[in-house]
Amino acid sequence: MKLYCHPISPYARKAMILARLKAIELKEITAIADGASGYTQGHNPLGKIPALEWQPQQFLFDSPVVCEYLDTISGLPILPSSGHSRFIQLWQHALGDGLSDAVYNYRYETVRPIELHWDQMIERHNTAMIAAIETLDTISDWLGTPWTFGNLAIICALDYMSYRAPHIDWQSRAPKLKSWYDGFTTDPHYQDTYAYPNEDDSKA
Ligand SMILES: N[C@@H](CCC(=O)N[C@@H](CS)C(=O)NCC(=O)O)C(=O)O
Repeated sequence: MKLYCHPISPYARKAMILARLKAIELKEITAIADGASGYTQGHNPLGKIPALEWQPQQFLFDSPVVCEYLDTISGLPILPSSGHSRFIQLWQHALGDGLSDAVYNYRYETVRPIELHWDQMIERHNTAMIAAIETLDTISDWLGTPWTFGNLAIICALDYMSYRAPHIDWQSRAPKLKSWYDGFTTDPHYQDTYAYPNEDDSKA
């Protein structure tokens, strides 16, 4: 299977970690952004990555769908199939992805020429990032180790935030979260997919 991805995309990185965790062989293809069309090779009409070619010329997106698919095809799923714990995992995953969304949107507000910055929108994204970090610090005892379906999205979001929104300095704001996070930095799948900084980082 081919995964259209980019090394610094936190959404793509979730799928890359999960594939390693489940020993699924993926051909990781670094997608190329093409102006208004976004990332075209993934055959996602929205122009976004990741996209997984799961059947010849058929593409799965977006990243939670890709992750859930990968989780089901090899070994025991890490996402519980039902019950309270399933929704806790999905909620954590959504919180991680939402944090990545806030970072991504912040980046796109601030990458424009300064005269085009929309200060209220920048403030909106900063507020979301800080609120997410405070929530994650509060629940850090429940985020678990090693990888879960939920914490996968959170680890990827934190690294992306360190790269794209270092002014938030989440490590100082959230010491409990930081010590939980530190437990992952020696993990081989974490290290194998850690790609910051990256010379090709214009889009993600
Ligand atoms: N909700 C989507 C978000 C994916 C996303 O925004 N990916 C970014 C890269 S980090 C992208 O493809 N951006 C290209 C664009 O929108 O032009 C998912 O979870 O897959």
